[in-house]
Amino acid sequence: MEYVETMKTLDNLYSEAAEWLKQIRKSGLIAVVYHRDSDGVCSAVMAAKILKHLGCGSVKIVPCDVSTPAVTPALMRSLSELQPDYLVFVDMAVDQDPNPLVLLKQKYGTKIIVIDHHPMSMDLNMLDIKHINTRSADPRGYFPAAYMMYKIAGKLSGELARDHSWVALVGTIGDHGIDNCPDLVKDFSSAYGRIATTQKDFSQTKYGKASEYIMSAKASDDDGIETARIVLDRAINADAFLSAKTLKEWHANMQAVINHMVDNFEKDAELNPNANIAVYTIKTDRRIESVVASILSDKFPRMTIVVCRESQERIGCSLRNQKSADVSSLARASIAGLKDARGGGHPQAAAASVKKSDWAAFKNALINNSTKYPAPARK
Ligand SMILES: [Mn+2]
Repeated sequence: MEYVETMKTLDNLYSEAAEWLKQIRKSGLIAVVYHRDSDGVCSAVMAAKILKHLGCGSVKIVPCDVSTPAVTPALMRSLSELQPDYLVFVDMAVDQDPNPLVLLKQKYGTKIIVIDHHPMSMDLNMLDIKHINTRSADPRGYFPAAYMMYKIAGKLSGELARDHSWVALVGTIGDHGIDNCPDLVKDFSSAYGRIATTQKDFSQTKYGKASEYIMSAKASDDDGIETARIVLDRAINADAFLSAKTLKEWHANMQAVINHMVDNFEKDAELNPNANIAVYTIKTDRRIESVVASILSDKFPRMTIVVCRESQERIGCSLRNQKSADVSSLARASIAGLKDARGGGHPQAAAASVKKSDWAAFKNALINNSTKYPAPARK
């Protein structure tokens, strides 16, 4: 039998998402759930702008759980309380466990759309959940969710997309995706001036700083991410966002802690030169492992960087490798056999969480596995 592949283009996907959102009943209750990072926050703000443009009045925005961007029992409880007519997931790989979504659909008749760019576990369209993931059109492409929201906005109104292109830009910088999104850069530049073109240069601008503000808000307080999201939603531009007092203070305090951790890396990290992996345990109550890992990875792009932090009974790790290893596969392989362990993400940036009692086993697995998963070929 001949196998005919019918692949959608990215543009089709964005149109489909826009069409789905247009079908929303204006009086319906809509819940938007977002990933707790800069890309997730910016995607949620873009979603709110789009829904407002479409005339939807009741929109409730909810961050994902502190521990993981999956639909956990706690998140399920708050969604069950809300009983939304529509559910919009942005920047969350909820296809890893679709069961809670199916339950919500059955119990409350909730209509669900998932807008995401993480590697796919399954196609939710089979379950009558609208699944918009750039990987289904371009498996190796890397397009942050905030960029996807910008493209979707563009399908509804060019003006809507351009006006909020700076928000999409902040999220895209946060996910290190600028170099794959020249159309966003072009549109942004025509609206706000040509200030940079590359990821590297943009990360040094006030838009890169805005992304840092979001991450330091997340790390400073469990409700910090919502504070950042609300301020961003109300801000008319990046300067307005950066002038928020609480966010400014969080950022300054966090910067001092982060610099300290980065400075002590070479002294305190466990370096395994044969395996090309460094395991760095930081002691702080701030959730800064991902930020520290990203900074170190910019300094050592060919090394696998694992930054770990203890909180309560668990150890959380951020893994990075920009050039030579697939840390998402590494994380997934290294939790094999461990109970109540989580791991996954992107090839260049992933996360894992294990029980404290499994830490030694997990660390050994990381080191043993560290050369087994070369980086996927990139376009
Ligand atoms: Mn993302």
